Amino acid sequence: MVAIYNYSYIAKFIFIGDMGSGKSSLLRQFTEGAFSEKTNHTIGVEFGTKVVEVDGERVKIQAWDTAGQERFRSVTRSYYRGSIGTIFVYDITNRDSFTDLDKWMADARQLTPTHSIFVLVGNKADREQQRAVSFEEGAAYARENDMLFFEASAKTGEQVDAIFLDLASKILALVRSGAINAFSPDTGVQCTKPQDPRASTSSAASAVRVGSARTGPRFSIGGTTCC
Ligand SMILES: Nc1nc2c(ncn2[C@@H]2O[C@H](COP(=O)(O)OP(=O)(O)O)[C@@H](O)[C@H]2O)c(=O)[nH]1
Ligand SMILES: [Mg+2]
Repeated sequence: MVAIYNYSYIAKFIFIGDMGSGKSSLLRQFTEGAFSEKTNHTIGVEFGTKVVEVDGERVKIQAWDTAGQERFRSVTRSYYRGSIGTIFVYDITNRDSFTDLDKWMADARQLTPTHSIFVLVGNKADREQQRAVSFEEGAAYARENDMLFFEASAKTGEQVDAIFLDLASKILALVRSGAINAFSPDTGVQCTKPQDPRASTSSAASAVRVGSARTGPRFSIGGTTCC
């Protein structure tokens, strides 16, 4: 029996960052289009899914939210390991959440797959009056660490979809170029279409709109192209 999917790829993302920075809210805004001033500190790990269309393909995004664990930075290895996209969140009104990025970065560099794409999100952009971290500081941090960068607001929805769509687009381009093998179980991105045994490399890594994605050796794993 052949499974029928209404999407071509499944991509796994993980959210990390200090408690209160808005990870759960960003995920909720993305998956449900809703926001709540009062959120619960959930124990364990939650995840949300949504199918998006990007560059002519339907991609099911599975985003893991490290609820309740950020106080201890004890996100389990398996969540890092299986993620093709790592979304670091800080709160632009909370300087400590920005300073703590270095600690999250140390964990992520050690535990994520070599090809995982890092994204930096300065959340709560609607609270301009309370801003404690400038846009330029966030952008510089992202540049230094080869990350995509967004300032966003889970409250107004500003730039929330863009985070996921740009990440998905970047991943798709890497899969199409053969840099990531979407048939390998541990890359964090899975192709749901049957594998073409004749597929070799490169079907043009088009439409990489996003800027400072990480390059170099981290993308060097080879693989069969999908679809
Ligand atoms: N003004 C504003 N508040 C936000 C935003 N995102 C989250 N919050 C609030 O910040 C608090 C912590 O959010 P939450 O999503 O639980 O953070 P998490 O611990 O990182 O998952 C909650 O009171 C949210 O309502 C945002 O973009 N703007
Ligand atoms: Mg949370």
